[in-house]
Amino acid sequence: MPKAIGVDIGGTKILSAVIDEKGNIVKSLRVPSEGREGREKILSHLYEAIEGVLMNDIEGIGIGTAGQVDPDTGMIVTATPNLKDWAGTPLKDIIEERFNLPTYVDNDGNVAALGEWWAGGGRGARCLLCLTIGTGIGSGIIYNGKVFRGAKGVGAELGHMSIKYDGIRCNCGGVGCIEAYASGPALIRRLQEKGKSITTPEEIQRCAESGDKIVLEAIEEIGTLLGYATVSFINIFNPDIILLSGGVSNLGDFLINPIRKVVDTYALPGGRDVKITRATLGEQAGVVGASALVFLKGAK
Ligand code: BMX
Ligand code: ZN
Repeated sequence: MPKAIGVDIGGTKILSAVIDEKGNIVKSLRVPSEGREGREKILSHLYEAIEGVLMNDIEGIGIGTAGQVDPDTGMIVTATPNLKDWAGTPLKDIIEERFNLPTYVDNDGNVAALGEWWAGGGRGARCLLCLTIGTGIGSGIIYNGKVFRGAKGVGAELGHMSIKYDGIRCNCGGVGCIEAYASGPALIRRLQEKGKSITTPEEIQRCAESGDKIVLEAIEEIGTLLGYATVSFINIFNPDIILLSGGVSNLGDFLINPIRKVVDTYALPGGRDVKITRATLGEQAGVVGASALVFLKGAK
């Protein structure tokens, strides 16, 4: 069966895998990315990640990376300091030259959405949104089987929807972005403001499950803010399904219930029947979607 390599590049780790045409993972690997050490370091880890899974009969390489990517040239257009000096990297050319395999490069949120549509919880959806809530809030939109990217390929950054014009500054330079209020680090900051010093998502999860009032209140607050952003996403896109992935989405109903409540109250009624649920591929959504770029020739 035809196989492709899928790679997911984040600020702290790179996941790579060989995936078959049906979306099954044949072999996988995790290496650090050391994104704050700069381009050369990230590239050397990327080579390690690809070489570590390379085998015969690979049709191509698909890569999802944080940052804004031009999907035609496979060039990184901009990136936050999590991937230092990553902007301006001609990633597609570098990888094609080194491995001599056709290569597709796209944003990490876009490929996670594609993975869920192709082999996960969003199969059969006509309009799918996926929000990856972790270090940042990544996102992807799949419409009629294609990745929606905008005019130059750098759109679909739903995490940078502003919910407050005089709000806090976001990493992107904008003001009041939902990412600045509801990402993993934002949740940890909110807990600190309430006098709780919790640093890992696992600990937050444990506290929520044991009924810790302050933790539940903080989750409800970020869920409510996500709900208002989601109302706008629904009114703009009328998705049939919204999937939540990334570390923070492991909070499950603690997070989804407040989102649902705001949506059921404020979204335009025609779009309220949207399904809002956790992504099913978990951490693997990125590598699976990245390999789908190869099988679907870029999903353009
Ligand atoms: C930021 C932005 C997005 C990315 C999202 C999730 C950069 C480097 N990142 O909003 O492109 O999809 O974070 O990324 O510009 P992660 O770091 O949480 O994986
Ligand atoms: Zn922003």
